[in-house]
Amino acid sequence: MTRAYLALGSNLGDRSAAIEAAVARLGGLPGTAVAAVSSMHETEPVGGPAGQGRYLNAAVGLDTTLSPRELLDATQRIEGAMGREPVEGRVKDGPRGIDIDLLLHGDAVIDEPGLTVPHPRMAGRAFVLEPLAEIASDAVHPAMGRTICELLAALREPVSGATR
Ligand code: PH2
Ligand code: MG
Ligand code: MG
Repeated sequence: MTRAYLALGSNLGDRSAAIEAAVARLGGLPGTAVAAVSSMHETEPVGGPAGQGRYLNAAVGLDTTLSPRELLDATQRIEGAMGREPVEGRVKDGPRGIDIDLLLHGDAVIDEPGLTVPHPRMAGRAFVLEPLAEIASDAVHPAMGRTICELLAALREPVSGATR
């Protein structure tokens, strides 16, 4: 049994209903139970086409017997079942009814085609770290050797060496 953490985001349609539905579907996966869910954070879109709406972002912790690859495949099936177009047809960082990203899977460090764990951009994204810190502040990023709390503090620090 492994504790995995995922990021959820929605900026189209009924955003909170989509996040709640995704949590319920994740908890219904075989060998999987929801261990923790953060609150929902309303955030400005980062990147992507101009003019898209604000996101609701949340984080969820799962206790699961699924492997990282099985969990990734399951998140993509859930996105599809909730109406999201397949990966190939997407506008990069475009608006979406639901996005489910695998952040951490125990202490796994994986870099394979289509599967990078920990998520390669999580440490630089407040919309990921702020919800995650509510439920996993002491979880350690296994590649960086720093807790979620430390990563969030580093992100909030003014850039070191900035002119003054
Ligand atoms: N997801 C992205 C790109 N930009 N911005 C916010 N605020 N929230 C997101 O979930 C998000 C984003 C790529 O998946
Ligand atoms: Mg994403
Ligand atoms: Mg995604």
